[in-house]
Amino acid sequence: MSHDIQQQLKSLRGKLHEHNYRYYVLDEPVISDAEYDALFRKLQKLEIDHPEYVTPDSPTQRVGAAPLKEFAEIQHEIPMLSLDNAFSVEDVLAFNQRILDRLKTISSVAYVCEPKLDGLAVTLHYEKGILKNAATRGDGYTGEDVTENVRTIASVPLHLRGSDYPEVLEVRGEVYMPKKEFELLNKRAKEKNEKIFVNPRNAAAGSLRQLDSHITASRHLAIYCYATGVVKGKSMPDTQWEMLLALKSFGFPVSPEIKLVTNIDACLRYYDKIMHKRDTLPYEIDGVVYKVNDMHLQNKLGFVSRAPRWAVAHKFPAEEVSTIIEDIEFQVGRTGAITPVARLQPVFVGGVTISNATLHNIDEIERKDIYIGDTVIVRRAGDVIPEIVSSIKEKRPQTAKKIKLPKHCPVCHSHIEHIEGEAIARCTAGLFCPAQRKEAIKHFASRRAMDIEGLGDKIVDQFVDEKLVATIADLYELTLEQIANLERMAEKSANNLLQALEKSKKTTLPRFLLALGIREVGEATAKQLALHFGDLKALTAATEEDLQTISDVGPVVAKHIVAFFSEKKNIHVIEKLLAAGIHWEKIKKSASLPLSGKTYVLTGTLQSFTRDEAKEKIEALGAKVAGSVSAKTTAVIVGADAGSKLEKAKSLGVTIMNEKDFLKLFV
Ligand code: 5U1
Repeated sequence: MSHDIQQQLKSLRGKLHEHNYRYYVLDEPVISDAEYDALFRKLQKLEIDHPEYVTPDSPTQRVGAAPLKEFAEIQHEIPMLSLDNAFSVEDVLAFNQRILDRLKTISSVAYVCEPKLDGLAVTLHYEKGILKNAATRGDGYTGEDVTENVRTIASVPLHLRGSDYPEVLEVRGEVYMPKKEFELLNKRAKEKNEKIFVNPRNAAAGSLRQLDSHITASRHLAIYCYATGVVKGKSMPDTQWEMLLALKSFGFPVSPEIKLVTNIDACLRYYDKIMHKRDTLPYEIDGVVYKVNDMHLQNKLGFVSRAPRWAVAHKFPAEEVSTIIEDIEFQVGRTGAITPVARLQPVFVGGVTISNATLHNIDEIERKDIYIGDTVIVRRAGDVIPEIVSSIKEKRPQTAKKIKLPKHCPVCHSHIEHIEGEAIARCTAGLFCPAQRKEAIKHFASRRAMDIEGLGDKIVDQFVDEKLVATIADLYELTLEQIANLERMAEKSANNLLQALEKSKKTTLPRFLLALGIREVGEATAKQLALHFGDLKALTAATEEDLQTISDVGPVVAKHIVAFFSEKKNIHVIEKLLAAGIHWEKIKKSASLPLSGKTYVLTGTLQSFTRDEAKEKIEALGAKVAGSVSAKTTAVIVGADAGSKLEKAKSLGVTIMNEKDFLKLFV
């Protein structure tokens, strides 16, 4: 009897899986929805009668699990990358040319073209063909564990078809909300006076990040897959096209719009075709993606920061609408730069309502011929900051007002300097201007600089407005009473802030240099300065010529650095900071580089760099890169599809580093 039941369950599940596959992957259903529902109910009933035989990958197990308190974190063994954007034909041709230049011997490249869905990226992890977990992209290195939610997506296979799949297989794709579902969801929300989602992408993200997966289940999300992550036990095909076909054969939905083409001109034809089809597609897309088909070439091309050189997203033209400029305000930045910001009549564009747009500088206002009162075209592409494209002169009212750069700073009323030939005008008061002071203190406290937790913008504004803090050094003289007396500041928070200030005193030289806010000195330059000079004293004494021997430092940056340290007031502030107890560990100068004496071995394919790039980076820090593993090897750096070197490292007990650990060497 029990054997009979198990057979029935197996047969019903098999049938439902097959119909799912035909419906979601092949787009060729052979039974009606009613017939599918009847089979589903039959299975449900049998499982209710025999709960001991319910399996986690049964088609009935997609209704949601017990609500979570919070999402756990999942580390991506291979980082989840983003794509560079191309906004014009020229951008696309330049992308292709960069590839040809790098590959040298090849005259044209075959690409796979795919629609770019406006959803959110996820990664699905399968072991022995069973879905084990699923995570969001997060910051590319760590995502949220959304397994229970992803299990409710009908087109995500809970187990894979056939037996040809690798033992461990990570598949990446885009979760999206079909347009119809989105409309239905908002219609219901409106009726119930609930939150309306601005676009299908936000709706998909909001639905996938529900702690109660029953809610996700009710939202009918879908997925298209386009890449693999970790693969173990069997290799995947070595072209993007064959890889997508393999994914399809394992049961993953792959967009039916994908196309293999032989050159970049065909990519552009694909773009036109998909753009014309865009409105008829059942999901939102914001462009198309071109990927080099041959994965050996992909590996040769590698990555720049977090985006592959072998792929690009060719975006559709941004949405444009018109609105009215109600006013222009001039904001003062950390270095005194005066930025005009347009206050707009609120307008809905590209999925959000906007009421401000930066105009960058006064020259741009002149060039675009913009007056207060003008009707202007506003453009917003994807998540890019909105921009004012142009004014419509025919609509200019009699009362329109010409915009002039103010002569005096709107905050401190000091003189504004606009040097001929320079785009940026600046308030000349330096740190005597409260606006610049506030921005300088915010920069000093920021995460990558002194990392003073709890010192938010509003608190800084109050410190400066109440005249408690004039320079960054004054922060370390604040008393508990002064802090606790601020508006809306509880004693506990005041205490926490004092502790955070104390904690920040232990820092590093690169952080301190960044925190000083020297013009044009960002994180990378601060690191190079610290490595080159080793201590602050040597840096303060450096000439422009000395500084220009550093690869990142050109004449302009060198001038800014020398000017900064020639200013008595700045030296006084630095002395006060050091007297307050700010300190750092002695840094090793470039002559004794951070990894000197160490030996690394690379194996497998890294996502962030080609082999050559990785080698260059390691050597730049003073280490050697060896071809084979021995007991003397410091560590083996392991990418995807690692081979015998990994085994050898294990047998010798040599440290094994994954890509994430490797990237930390450069932090
Ligand atoms: N169609 C498609 N969308 N998309 C997004 N392909 C694709 N590839 C991506 C992303 C982020 O990343 C690759 C680098 C795997």
